[in-house]
Amino acid sequence: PVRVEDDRTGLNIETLKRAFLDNLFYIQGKFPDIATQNDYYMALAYTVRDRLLKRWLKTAQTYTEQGSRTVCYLSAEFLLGPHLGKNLINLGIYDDVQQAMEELGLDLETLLEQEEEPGLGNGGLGRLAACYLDSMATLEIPSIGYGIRYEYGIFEQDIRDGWQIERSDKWLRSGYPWEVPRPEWSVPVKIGGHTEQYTDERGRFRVRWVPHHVVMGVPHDTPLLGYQVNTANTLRLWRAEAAESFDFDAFNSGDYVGAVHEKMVSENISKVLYPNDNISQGKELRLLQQIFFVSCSLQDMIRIMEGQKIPLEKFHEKFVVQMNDTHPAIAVAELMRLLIDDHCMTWDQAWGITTRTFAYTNHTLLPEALERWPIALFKKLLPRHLELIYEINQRFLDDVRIRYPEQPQMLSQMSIIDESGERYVRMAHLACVGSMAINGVAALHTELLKQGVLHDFYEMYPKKFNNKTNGVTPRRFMVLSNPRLSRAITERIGPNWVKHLDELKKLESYVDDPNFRQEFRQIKFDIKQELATYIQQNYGVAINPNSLFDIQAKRIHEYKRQHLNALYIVTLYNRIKANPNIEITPRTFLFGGKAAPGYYTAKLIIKLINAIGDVVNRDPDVRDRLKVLFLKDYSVKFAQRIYPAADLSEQISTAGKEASGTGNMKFAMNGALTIGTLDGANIEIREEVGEENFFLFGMTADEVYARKAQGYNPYDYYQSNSELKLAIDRIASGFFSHGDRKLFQPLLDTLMHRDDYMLFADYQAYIDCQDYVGQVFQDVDRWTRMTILNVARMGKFSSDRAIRDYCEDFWKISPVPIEIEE
Ligand code: 26Q
Repeated sequence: PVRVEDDRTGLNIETLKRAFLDNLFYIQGKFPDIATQNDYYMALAYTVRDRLLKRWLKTAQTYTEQGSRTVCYLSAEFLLGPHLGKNLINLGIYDDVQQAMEELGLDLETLLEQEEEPGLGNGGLGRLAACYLDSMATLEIPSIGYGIRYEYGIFEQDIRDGWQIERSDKWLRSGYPWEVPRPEWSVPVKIGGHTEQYTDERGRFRVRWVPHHVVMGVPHDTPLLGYQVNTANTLRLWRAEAAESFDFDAFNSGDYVGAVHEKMVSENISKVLYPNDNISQGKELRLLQQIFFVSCSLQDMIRIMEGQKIPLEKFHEKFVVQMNDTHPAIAVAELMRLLIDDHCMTWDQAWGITTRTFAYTNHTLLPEALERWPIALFKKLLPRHLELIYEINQRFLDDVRIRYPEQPQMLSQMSIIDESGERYVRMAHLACVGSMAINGVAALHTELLKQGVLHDFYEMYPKKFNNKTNGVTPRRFMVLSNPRLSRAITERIGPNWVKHLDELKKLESYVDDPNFRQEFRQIKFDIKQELATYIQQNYGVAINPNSLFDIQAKRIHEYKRQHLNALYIVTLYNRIKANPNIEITPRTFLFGGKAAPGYYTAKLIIKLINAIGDVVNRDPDVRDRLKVLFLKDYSVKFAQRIYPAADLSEQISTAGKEASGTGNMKFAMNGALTIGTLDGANIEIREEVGEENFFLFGMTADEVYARKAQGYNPYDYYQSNSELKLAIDRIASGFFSHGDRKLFQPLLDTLMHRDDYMLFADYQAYIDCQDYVGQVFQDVDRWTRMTILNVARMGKFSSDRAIRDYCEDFWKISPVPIEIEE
């Protein structure tokens, strides 16, 4: 082979070193003496990217030649995390590259640290999309992820004086080596204006949409390589750009500055990720983002079909389109528009295709997260879509009328248009009507959907409903993030578990093996010690690696109840103050997570945690038995360090509120035990690991509803529970706020008088359960046994299992292996 060829594909250590130095010189324009760590990171990233490319192109070529059926995963968020380490793992060259770098006097860990992750998501939903893309590539399933290339991802979080401060996330600042822009496949997206009816040359009734303006979507592609396969699928993210010819020539000639202003407005569409998690904000720009990426993606699919000479009538045979929540649900109307207005199909033909194409995943039961758009806004931005939605709705309501002739209230309940007050488009209803399949993300969640929010749709279309419990990728969240644990596992049961996570079961036979137990404990201890060092260096707080590491890391939300955790900390502190010699298990409470910038109560919870930490961490009476830290700027990168260091995973949402949770899975896979409610996937985790290996507390979802129905009065709990009263009073007294009694009053007032998330009702059960956790932790043998069994029984929660289920149940897609001749 030619020398250049070899440098870009070869995997042996000498070649890797040569290629790396070559990229340092020719891409970064540096020689080693003056190169920064970032230059070295970039050189390595390009070296890895070169090795992805032949697999990526071969994958694309194979799919094109075979005209493979393809999953299109539509998501407003993809929270990928850093690429470099994952690609090294998936290429199977992590250790060799580590050695190559070492031989060049560099440290791979340091280089991996350089990578700025694309934070193009808020939390669970965006991260789930990323795990699913990893599993689809690993399972050799043809797929395209479609989304938005936000210029600013999720904000960077800083803590000042205990408060969250947001800074904009300039993630593209130092260059991003993992994408390839494809301007030649740009597509126009129409916005605003009005519609006109006309009769075409063949005498057919048609509608023409005359937009107010047009925005271009420019695709930026990232290859996503699977684990130990040649498949590299594509993540295609759209960046908004002004349609030059449109603004400059046709309309605004003369008004140059006005035209540039237009350009700016167009480019705003992909400027920033909305930082809300589980709260919908009915903002114009957000609706524009949705139609923008959905229209680009559907047009792209049509272009792909045309390229492969597949007739458009077969759209639903070529593609299945999975909608990640309702954020892309406008796709139902957009596909109808493309098929009818642009491709001349009849209504029935277009509807037949549409309803065989889409599937919808629901991720929440929280009413504030259900998307509805004011009709007026819809009409202004998407006049043609509104007409189509009216038509879809009318035909749908005809079916409802036939189905429920005696129940006229069903019409208003099920209508895609909410007409109870100001009129809205209900996106979940549109998604349900337009999809062949509807799923929740954990067994309980799917049941609650069927009983609650989507009950009427379940009655009408029972066969569409279906559960798909979430999963997470063991490549990133075990192999990459916890190499020592992974090696210890592989030494015992071989390497197959990485692709077949059920094989972790084989670890059960080592649960009494003193050797394995010792190693398991040692690994956890060493990782805790490393985190302790990091915390000492970055926060100046000394923590004891022998203490119980009790971690709650997730978005800050009242329903997730970080403040219940805080109440336990205050309770422990009160016990120590009352009796300084009390025996308690030493604990380190760690928190991480961002609050939506406009969510005042969530921000106050962050302040509370920091305020408690400030007092507890320096009170000599505590004698280092308690430490409380809020770790700033929680991200995928940081999550990978946190999971392996945890002893206890806090999954304490009010039952019925957390659709699934996925952090719960990542902690447990890394040998943490869970303290949790019967909510989301916790229920299934407990079922798998065994109830004796899970710390359960609190009301069930049914009990929550029943208690609410009875009339819940949190104040009664406050008055009758002395420890609870003491904890609340201590906070109210200003003890943690330099005497300021007002600071936490808004939070305490809601708790005492409303307590929507029922912290007080669950308080005692939580306290008791936490005390019990502390006791069990003292019994090292028992604890170790429990943690090993947790790891061994987590097989179900691989995203590979989830993707296989999606494939079999409604995607109807099978693997397409990619052959590369060496
Ligand atoms: C909607 C409209 C306008 C602006 C923002 C939004 C928006 C953005 C993000 C609404 C919701 C989200 C994110 C929701 C989310 O992350 N849900 C989580 O999904 C996980 C994966 O299924 C579950 O494990 C979690 O339980 C669920 O909370």
